[in-house]
Amino acid sequence: MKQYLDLCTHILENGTVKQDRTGTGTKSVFGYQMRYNLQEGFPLMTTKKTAFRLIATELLWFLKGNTNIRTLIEDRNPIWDEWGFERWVKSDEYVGPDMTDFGRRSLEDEDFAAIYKVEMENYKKQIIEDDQFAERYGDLGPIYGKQWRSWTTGNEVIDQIDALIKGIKTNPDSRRHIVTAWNPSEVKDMALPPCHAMFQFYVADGKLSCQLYQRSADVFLGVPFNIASYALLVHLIAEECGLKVGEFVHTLGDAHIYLNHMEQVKEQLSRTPRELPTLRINLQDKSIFDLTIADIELEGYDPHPKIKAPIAV
Ligand code: DHF
Ligand code: TMP
Repeated sequence: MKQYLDLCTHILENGTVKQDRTGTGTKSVFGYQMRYNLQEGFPLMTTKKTAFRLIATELLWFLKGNTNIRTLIEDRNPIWDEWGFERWVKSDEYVGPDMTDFGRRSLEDEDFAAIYKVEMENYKKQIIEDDQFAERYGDLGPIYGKQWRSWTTGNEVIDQIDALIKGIKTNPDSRRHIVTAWNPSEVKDMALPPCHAMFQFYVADGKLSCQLYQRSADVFLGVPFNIASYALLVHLIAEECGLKVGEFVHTLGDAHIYLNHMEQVKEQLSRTPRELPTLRINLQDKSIFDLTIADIELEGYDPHPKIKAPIAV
């Protein structure tokens, strides 16, 4: 995890403070690269407890082509709640208390935070109980799952993950093993334009590697999830293609630490990394599209305690 801690130090020492879309403010650098050798263990943060279950259920959700948070809520995965909720409270049908800037206001105003909490619980309850409501307000638009599995142009539907797997199996040396979630014609319809926007696979010496271009990187909250998610993806595709795992190369565009995460980052930097856990996948004769969380297991994860931080919406 030294690589990740070095990134944090690099931003603290060299970053520029600037404003951002969420009104929180960040310290950032532009352009940075990390490399994780997946043979050395599974790259999940050991300097803070990180919820692997949430990472894995989100990736399986992407791989199934799903873009509706109902499935995530059923899996007790809350990481996309705010972006579904935002669509609901901005819609014409919403008539409850004013939820403008709910993310920022719930941090600044305790009374508002209580009202927001109730609205959010009601929203999630309705997503689970009401099919029509879930269809309209649980969908995040054509985000990752849609672009990965059914990118649509005219009357053509492209399954980029299926093509990726076939390509790796039939022509491993190809330099065209690419998947892109950045679909310029559909970005405007997405709850959040893709942060992990494009990735490429590479095969050499029987090992599968992957490089990701991430245009925008919330270094304290998002990046630990992104590293583990893509490491898991490499393991899954490698398993499917009969290859060993190689490296995950993580290339960042705007790499930022939110100004309200500074203390948390310093706390994390004061901790000593521990041994990385090991991943076990039970693929048997399933395809990676049919996997469930029960088929994925992490062994020997012994992290330092969790460090809480508010997410910028
Ligand atoms: N917006 C922002 N500003 N940053 C993000 O990282 C981000 N990520 C999104 C959607 N929008 C985003 C999707 N991924 C958390 C982590 C990843 C994620 C969304 C949320 C998160 O809140 N993690 C916390 C709590 C997890 C838990 O409940 O254990 C963490 O401490 O890791
Ligand atoms: P932006 O669209 O204005 O760049 O805001 C997106 C924020 O979410 C930004 O802080 C980056 C963060 N993010 C990640 O770091 N990783 C992710 O996987 C996602 C979805 C978002």
